Amino acid sequence: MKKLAITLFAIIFGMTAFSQVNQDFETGNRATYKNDCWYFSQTNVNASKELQGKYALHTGSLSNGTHILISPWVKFTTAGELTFSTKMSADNGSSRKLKVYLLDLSGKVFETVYEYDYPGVKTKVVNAVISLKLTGVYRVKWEFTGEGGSSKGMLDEISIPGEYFSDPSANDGTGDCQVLPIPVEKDSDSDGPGDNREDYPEDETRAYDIKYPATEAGTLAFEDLWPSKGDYDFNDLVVDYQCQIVTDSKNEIVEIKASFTTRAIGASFHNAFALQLDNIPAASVIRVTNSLKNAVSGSTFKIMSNGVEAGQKYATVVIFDNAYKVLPHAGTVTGVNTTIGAPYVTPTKVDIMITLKENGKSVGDAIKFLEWPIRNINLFIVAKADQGRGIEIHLPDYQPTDLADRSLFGTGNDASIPESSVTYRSVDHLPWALDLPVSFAYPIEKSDIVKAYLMFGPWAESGGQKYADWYLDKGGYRNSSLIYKH
Ligand SMILES: [Ca+2]
Ligand SMILES: [Ca+2]
Ligand SMILES: [Ca+2]
Ligand SMILES: [Ca+2]
Repeated sequence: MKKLAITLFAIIFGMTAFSQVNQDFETGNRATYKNDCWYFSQTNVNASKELQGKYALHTGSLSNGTHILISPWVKFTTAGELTFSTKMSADNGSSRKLKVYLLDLSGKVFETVYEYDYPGVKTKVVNAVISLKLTGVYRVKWEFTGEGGSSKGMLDEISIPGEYFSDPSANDGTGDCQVLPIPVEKDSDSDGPGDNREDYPEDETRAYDIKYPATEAGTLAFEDLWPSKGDYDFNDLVVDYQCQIVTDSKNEIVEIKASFTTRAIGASFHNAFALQLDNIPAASVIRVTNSLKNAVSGSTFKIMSNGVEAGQKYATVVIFDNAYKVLPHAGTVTGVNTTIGAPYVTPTKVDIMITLKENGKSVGDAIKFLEWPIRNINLFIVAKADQGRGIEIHLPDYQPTDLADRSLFGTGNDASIPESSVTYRSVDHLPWALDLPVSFAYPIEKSDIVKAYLMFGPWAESGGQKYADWYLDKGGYRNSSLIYKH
């Protein structure tokens, strides 16, 4: 899916798989680099006063004039880092400066990305790291200037975050090569990304969809007796879910959508289900749309006119205030769809949409997708919501909202350290909520998950290192008689 999904993939997995244009000057021969479309003016490749390896770029004496290196054309498609090392050959001269520019297709300065005044000790090595978020084709220009003295500028270990996009066959020998042909993309809505590179080619206010889980619905499963461990059957609320973030061509979040299919309630409590958009101010939400009529009633939750909960710094959305509203009780046993043989109730789906930008405008600062990971969607239940607002149960290591009763932390089996990154875990690191990337086959009523899923215990005890696939139907992984079916 589209460029942004690739970026997202890289963010999640910490990858640096993107192409880079690198230059370490180690052939020692300027002519080879000119043939490769590097442009030199008052600069050369030289072995003395080494910087990294044997060779580096050297300017002439910086007592006057400008001394230049320009990279080949580079196609930028995503965020990345431009890096290089520099220093002066000797500690003299009244002034020594370096400016780094991006040049556009007409050769003009598009942006100044770096400026450096070499300080008192000019021979100290500087490792520059410049974050770029660009799409398009540019050259990078290093420009050294100075006054007085005879010292020379040095440059080495260049890495440019993009794809080599010059045509060395169209080279007049100076390094000023032609750019490769840039395909003209049809952009029907004129929002920047071409029709083939976006999900909303006819809508200038939207561009990309990012889904989590990416391909199919996952499951959230909750144990509702926190801070006590309870029977640990992990079926007190079982919800299949998929979240979707819609961004525009500026990678700003337009809306957050989510679908929740409640499959089981193995509980007698009236538990509510909600989410917080961590770090997104409550006032930034334009509107919340909920497909469930009467999703919130009674006095526990106070909802503001924009649809988020009152009294919260960050946007909190109540999906339903009582799970029995979406999965009605249909028998004499405890709960719904957790006892084999009891009447089965068909799950119902609730769709939520949270609008953050409308007609291209946000309320307050727009939320940049690249700075707001999807894991900031903080899903939780409020246990016994008909009796009060305070008992929140989140996924492990998520923060409670402002309205959670913090006096419960550290009581019962809970070993949370609020405000730290360790929350909703027992002393044995056991969680009260699970987030699984598949539709989970949950245990029957009162069956400890450790007995139903034989690798769950080893998984939890190893801190998630072993048996990360404990929930799959592999040989020796399950006791099927303890897993619900209908
Ligand atoms: Ca477009
Ligand atoms: Ca569009
Ligand atoms: Ca339970
Ligand atoms: Ca249960």
